[in-house]
Amino acid sequence: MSPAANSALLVRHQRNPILTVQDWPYPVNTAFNPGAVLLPDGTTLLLCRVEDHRGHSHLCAARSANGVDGWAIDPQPTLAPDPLGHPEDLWGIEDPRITFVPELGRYAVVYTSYSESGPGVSLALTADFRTFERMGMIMSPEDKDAALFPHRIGECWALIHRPVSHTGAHIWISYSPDLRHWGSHKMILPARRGAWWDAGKVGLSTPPVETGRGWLLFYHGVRMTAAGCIYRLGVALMDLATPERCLLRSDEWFFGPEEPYERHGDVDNVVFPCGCTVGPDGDTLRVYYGAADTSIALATGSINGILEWLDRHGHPPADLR
Ligand code: BMA
Repeated sequence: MSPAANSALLVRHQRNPILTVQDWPYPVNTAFNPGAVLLPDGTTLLLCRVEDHRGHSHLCAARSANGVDGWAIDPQPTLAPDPLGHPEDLWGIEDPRITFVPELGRYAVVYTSYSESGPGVSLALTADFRTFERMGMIMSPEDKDAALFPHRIGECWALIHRPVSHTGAHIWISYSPDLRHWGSHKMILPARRGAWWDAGKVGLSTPPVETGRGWLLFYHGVRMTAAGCIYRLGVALMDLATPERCLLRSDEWFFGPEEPYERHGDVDNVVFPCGCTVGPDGDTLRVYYGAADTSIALATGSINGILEWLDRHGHPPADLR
């Protein structure tokens, strides 16, 4: 299949990149990898990873009525690292994924805390993106690329995350009765090996998207080349009742760095979505992604279109080694 045909699954917005440091109300180095959520009044909120001129990141909210422009950006960090209260935040906080949790009536923000021992997964709860209840680190280093499911699976909360082990960086699921104590860890989506585009390292992109056919799990695959890494996007379909069961996994990536703002930046050749919104039609998917670790871009697709593509280009996982 030609790259153009795959790329058509997600169509880049003509105003990309939609947010850059030029838009920021205070001096920063880069703004990228935002979590995204549609608020009840229809406002799109992006919780952006913002890197300061020390190289440390914090999170900053940007709100827009149409999700494309007219962003109102908080005049100061919305969620800043708190190395005194939370030593795990020593070198900053990064890459938030947001899930609205009806049972709690709050949003769960799951992000990377860059601790002295490496990156781990932290959780904070908020109703308004102004005040946060920080629950601290819930997955110890090295672990990142995590998001909470919006409701319990059976009795337990479920978290997707990406610990690193001696066999590589694979996607896992873990369960908890109380959001604090986590167990029943299982690897659910391994990185492939050899020449595959997602060999060696994969990680969750956006929080899982619930559909009638299962959970769409967008993930990034990393290709390590002599010229550096290439971050591209693939997709898997996980069973609705048992999300640790992979039903289909794409054999090809369907979105990768092509445009100059994705090809070149602080880190070349990176598209890195952490958030998406689903429109009122239940089908229109807006994916917000970091481009080259430098700016924020938007691409739009159809959930049904992606499912159809996965039917044609996906396989049960056992066929993919
Ligand atoms: C990953 C994360 C992302 C970043 C990507 C490319 O490991 O740190 O935040 O966008 O690398 O640099």
